[in-house]
Amino acid sequence: MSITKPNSAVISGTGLFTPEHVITNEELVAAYNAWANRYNDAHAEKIKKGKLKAKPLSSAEFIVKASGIEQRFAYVKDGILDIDRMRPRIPERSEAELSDQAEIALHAARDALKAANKTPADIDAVVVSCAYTQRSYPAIAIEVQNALEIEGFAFDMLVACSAATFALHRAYEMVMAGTARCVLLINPELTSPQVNYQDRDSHFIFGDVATATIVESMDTCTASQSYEILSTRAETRFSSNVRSNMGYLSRVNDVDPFGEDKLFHQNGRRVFKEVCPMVDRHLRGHLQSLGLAIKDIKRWWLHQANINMNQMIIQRLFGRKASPEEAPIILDCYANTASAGSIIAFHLHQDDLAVGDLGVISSFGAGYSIGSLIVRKCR
Ligand code: CO8
Repeated sequence: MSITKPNSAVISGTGLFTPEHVITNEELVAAYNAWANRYNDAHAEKIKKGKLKAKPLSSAEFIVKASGIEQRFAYVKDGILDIDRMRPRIPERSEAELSDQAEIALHAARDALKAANKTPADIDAVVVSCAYTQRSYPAIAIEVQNALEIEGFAFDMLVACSAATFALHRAYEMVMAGTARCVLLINPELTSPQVNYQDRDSHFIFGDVATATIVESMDTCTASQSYEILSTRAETRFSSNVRSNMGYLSRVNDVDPFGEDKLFHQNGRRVFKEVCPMVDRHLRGHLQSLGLAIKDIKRWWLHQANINMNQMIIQRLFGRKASPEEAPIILDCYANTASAGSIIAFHLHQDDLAVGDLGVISSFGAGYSIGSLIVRKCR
């Protein structure tokens, strides 16, 4: 492979796979409340004596007010609303079959390849980047590479909510360094298996989805729409306020591998308070490094964890509310999809931009991790 170093790297296509199953807040709350009522009835005596805490009830109104989420998509709905189970029923596949995550990754990848006017033969590297992979090895990315018959190399990376932006940074660097001409990034966010549907505070937060992005040299781009990556910035700070202890040591720790702490859990209030100012500082600093002002940015494709968080960040940046055109929201329909949120927003809300318009793609969440890219529409 002979590669000449390009002057610019572009995002030349994105793809989106939306699972067919929808779970509304009402359905989710009805199942949770039925489970909680049954628990409280079964433990009434102990709860009365103060030996056990009653399970509090959830409400659809609270969910919309506190998060902006109205529904979420599920890769497998079966089992989630069953109060004897409260988790999706996803049958194990044999080693000869395509894994679940590779399957949803492939749907998004094919969509992105089409948008970028590329075939698998054009791709030099595949990166699967998300909050969880369903196994450690072989990498899901290599399975996807194999399924698409792509030459070159592939690897998985995990950065929770910033997995998509951090992978875009790596793709940008590969293309600019000349180590790959064209990179396929995929974010198969299969979140539902890690949601504690018996936890009132977090049962509503997540949805399943897969997104994909093609990053390539500007010289090779033939897509009808593309965005030059002008700059990337990443920042991390350790915090256990968003955490899952699921891991390969559970077996030797001799603990319940399915315990509550092995699922997603958070101190949502603390996250909100600590992350919003970090994002504000991060984005201002990033724009300043290019001599840009807030008003120069036409569109903000922000991470989609919580409507109030996005509104708070926008208020800090703009000193006012943003219109849906300035900072589109997709979490009402998709919920929090870990790293995929800003990419869904970018995928669905970009056609109206004009050549030369500037935009920011940004993620923020567990780690803590914050990632951003400043892009300019070039086609
Ligand atoms: N129904 C009714 N009432 C409720 C419910 C409910 N479902 N849940 C909580 N309440 C109650 C609380 O008990 C509380 O009652 P009281 O005042 O009597 O104590 C009251 O409502 C208010 O509760 P909160 O203070 O918790 O409510 P908030 O307004 O803070 O909203 C949120 C809660 C929505 C969690 C909010 O704090 C938030 O979104 N914070 C930001 C969190 C965030 O962005 N986290 C990042 C998570 S994503 C991430 O990092 C990726 C991880 C990897 C992916 C994982 C995939 C599974």
